[in-house]
Amino acid sequence: KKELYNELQLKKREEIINDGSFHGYDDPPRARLKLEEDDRPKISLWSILKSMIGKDMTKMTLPVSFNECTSLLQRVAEDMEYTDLLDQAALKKDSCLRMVYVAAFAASEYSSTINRIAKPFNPLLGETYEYCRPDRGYRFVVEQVSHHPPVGAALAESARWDYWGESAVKSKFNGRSFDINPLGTWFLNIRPITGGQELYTWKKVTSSVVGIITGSPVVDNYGEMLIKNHTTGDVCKLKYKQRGWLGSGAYEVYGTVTDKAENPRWSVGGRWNDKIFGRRYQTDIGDSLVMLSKESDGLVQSMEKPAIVSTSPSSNAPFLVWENHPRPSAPFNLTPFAITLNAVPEKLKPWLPPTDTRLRPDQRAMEDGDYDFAAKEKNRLEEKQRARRREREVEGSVHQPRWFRRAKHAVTGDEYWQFNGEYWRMRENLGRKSVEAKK
Ligand code: CLR
Repeated sequence: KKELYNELQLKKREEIINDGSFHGYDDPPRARLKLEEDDRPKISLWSILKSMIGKDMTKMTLPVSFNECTSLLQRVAEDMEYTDLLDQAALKKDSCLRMVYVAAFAASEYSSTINRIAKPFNPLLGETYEYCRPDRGYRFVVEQVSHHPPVGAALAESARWDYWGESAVKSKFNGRSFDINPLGTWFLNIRPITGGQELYTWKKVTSSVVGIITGSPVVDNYGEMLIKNHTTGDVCKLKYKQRGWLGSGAYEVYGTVTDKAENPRWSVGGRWNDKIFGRRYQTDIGDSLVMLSKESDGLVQSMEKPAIVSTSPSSNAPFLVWENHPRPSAPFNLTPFAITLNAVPEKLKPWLPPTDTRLRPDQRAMEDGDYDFAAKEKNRLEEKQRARRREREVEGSVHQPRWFRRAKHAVTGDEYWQFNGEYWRMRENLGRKSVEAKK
């Protein structure tokens, strides 16, 4: 497969491998949890939330049965499920077509929210989570850099792309819906096969739990996403339609890729819980930017039921860009990808820093269905965190993130968390020592 990489991509690939990032990831990803089925008590969300109107998630104390066994750091790692779209993007020669795949990637991040009406564990300050896939060639690390407000700083790297940003959300239960507004900018650096690098940015849209009062809560994701290619000037305006009455328009996402001169070049459309298509922009069908203010139905339907389905973007027919992985029933309604996240195979143990989420006893207990112990341990850890906070207040010291520092992006001017480059080398040094000590 070597010929599929150019020099710049190969250099990155070597860096990732030479840092030893894949050490410990010998076993294939886990396929199931210990638990067959979660038997969390079915308590109505409304009965608990009705006394919490106006509150944000960090100020809500919910019974642990409202939790799922993942943490917010791992929810960020779930963005990695469809990174093959970024690999595909990098292989395209037309930058606007690359944007089609980047847009599908941005939308694919929402597919995992289906049926996940549960609160992820709140990471402790300084908690980290790493996730590497030698089979897919990427490494990922995220650190909880702030507790109030909760912020996680993340970086994923691969031969053909780097993806980084912060997961910081503002959440509020307004009495009808529980709304989560992401704050940070996400950055994507692609190394196209044609050479060089290009920088993309976008902000995530609103996630919202609706249907709380009627007792059938669902997650909706809606709003407008503007994806910019800062290097070429291409943009994609992507609209996530808000779920209407009786679920009309649910999951729909559509948009247009325009080049620097503002010429529409590609249409993107589909459903973020199912499939996303691309098609060469056609004036006669009228899926222009004007469509953004009108209904998307025509576009989405014509893309879903095309007369001819193409497998490549060479013709004018719609082509499939992304398809959701199957979702067999699983405890906590986890996706098969999410199931892989919290596994600690023996071989990985010596390589994990003590701050890794996989070592949290409360989350482990939750995953194994021991909810009482999970609640007890969660309280214990959170009390310990409060004590450390008080100590810092007495000392007059502030917590410093270990692997990221605040910086201003030279191109976009946005503030972001810059990786300090130390995590993987430190991991390799300490991991090597503990592997040798075991021998
Ligand atoms: C959506 C995809 C984004 C990252 C992201 C951040 C916060 C997550 C959100 C995702 C999905 C929905 C979410 C939210 C935090 C809380 C909320 C998990 C993953 C749940 C559904 C709220 C549950 C409410 C309780 C009262 C039970 O890229």
